[in-house]
Amino acid sequence: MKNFIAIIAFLLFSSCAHIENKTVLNAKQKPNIIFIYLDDLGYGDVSSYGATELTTPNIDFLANNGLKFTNGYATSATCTPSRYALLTGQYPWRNRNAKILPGTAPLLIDTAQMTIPKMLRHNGYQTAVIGKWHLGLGTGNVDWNTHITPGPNEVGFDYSFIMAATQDRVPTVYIQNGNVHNHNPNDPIAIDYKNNFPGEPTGEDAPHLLKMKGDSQHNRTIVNGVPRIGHMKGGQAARWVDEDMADVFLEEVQAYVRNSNEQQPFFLYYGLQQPHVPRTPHPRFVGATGMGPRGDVIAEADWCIGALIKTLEKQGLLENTLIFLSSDNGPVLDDGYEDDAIAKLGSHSPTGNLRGGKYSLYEAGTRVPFITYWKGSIKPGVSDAIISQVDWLSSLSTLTDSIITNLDSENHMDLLLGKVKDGRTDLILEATSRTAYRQGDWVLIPPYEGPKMFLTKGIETGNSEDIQLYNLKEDPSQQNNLASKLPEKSKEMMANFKNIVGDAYKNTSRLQFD
Ligand SMILES: [Ca+2]
Repeated sequence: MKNFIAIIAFLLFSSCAHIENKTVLNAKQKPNIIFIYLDDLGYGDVSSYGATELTTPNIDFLANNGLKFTNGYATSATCTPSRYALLTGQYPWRNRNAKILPGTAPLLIDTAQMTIPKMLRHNGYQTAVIGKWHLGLGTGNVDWNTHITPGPNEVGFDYSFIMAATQDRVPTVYIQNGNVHNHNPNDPIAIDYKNNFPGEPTGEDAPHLLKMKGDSQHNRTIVNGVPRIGHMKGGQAARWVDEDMADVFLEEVQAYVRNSNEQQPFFLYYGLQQPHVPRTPHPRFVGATGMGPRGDVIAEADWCIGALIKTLEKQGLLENTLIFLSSDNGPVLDDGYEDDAIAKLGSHSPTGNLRGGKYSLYEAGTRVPFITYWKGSIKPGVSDAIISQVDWLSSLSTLTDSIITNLDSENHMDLLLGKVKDGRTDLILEATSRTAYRQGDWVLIPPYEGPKMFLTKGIETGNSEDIQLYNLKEDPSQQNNLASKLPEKSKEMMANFKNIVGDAYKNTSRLQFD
């Protein structure tokens, strides 16, 4: 018995020592990891993905010198659910609260939940989020004048510098590690999504103060000449200037990279706000594309990405940094402001040849630019394999020798590094609580009630009273519904789909834009 205990003790000791050794050794070998995550950038908005009417040289640099995925997906056709899945490795339709959140929504990720930054921090990484958050803050009824918690710092990020929700929603302030940046206690911030504060001008009643007109949803408190969703009072010194936002986030990003600890790898989530509305390019990018603000902010975002690449190069970090670039959902033109997005589009197609767009269950809702780049470690190439952002958690777990995984998140690290060709066999796609099923070259959309068009957005929803079945290899634009011609295929895919989502797929909620 004594011997047995001694052996166990020895094994425990030696395995602990082994783990410690390994962690110390690997901490220096592990690459830095950066997510460059754009907001509403379409599959066709990037020149290396086929755009000809605008150029994105810096995104192209990553695509052409890294791995460009042509079947890379966000999990969802809207912001919040995609961001939730990206960080947690869990399909968002498993969490009924994972939908577009108002600016005052509580934190969507449970602080007990596993996330990529938590996992990486446990494995020796410094972690930071800079840019758009839109995953809720606090526990409800946030007081913006005190320390706001829980937030990004409670789900794995050592450092955070964020906008709370979206650029079109109040509060229009930056939040640094849970505190409103430039907050003045003598000018307290109040937020109300239902009722206005007496005497505060809105887009509706003071149109002469506007430099950009909003629709009936985007016509409340005016900040910097732009009417927003929701009402805000106070915090004048803390309010952002939209035209400076790209530079503000970029400077934060560059400072973070420059000041990163040489002994520790870092994980940086850089959430760019472009080309989400309101599209407010810095004056030096106005007219850059001839496509109006939507094209110009894409040029601005691309420039920011180039500046980040240069900073990494200057710091000597490019060979030791794995970069992921993608978008949280597909494109939309008219999304609440009069900014000539349609009038000045010309022959540009933000969706490429894909059907639908943001909010849609068709391909353009979720299939997005998707690039991995790691100088010297990833050989340039193009992959047609199916891969989703939900897979980043388990893949990075493998890369960093972690044991963390999630049912929904598949390990495809070798694919992401270009070492193997195969990706997912199947994937659940989601758009505004409705789900569809991709398997191989096929996609099946179950019947859904509701309108076929989001009329105000000019985008097809994907709803139909009939089952829809498309072969994406032969019919990438989803023009030929083969469901009635191939009933056996439809039946088989419907069964596989239900095996994953169960009957829950029928519990859809109507899309609300507020
Ligand atoms: Ca988005």
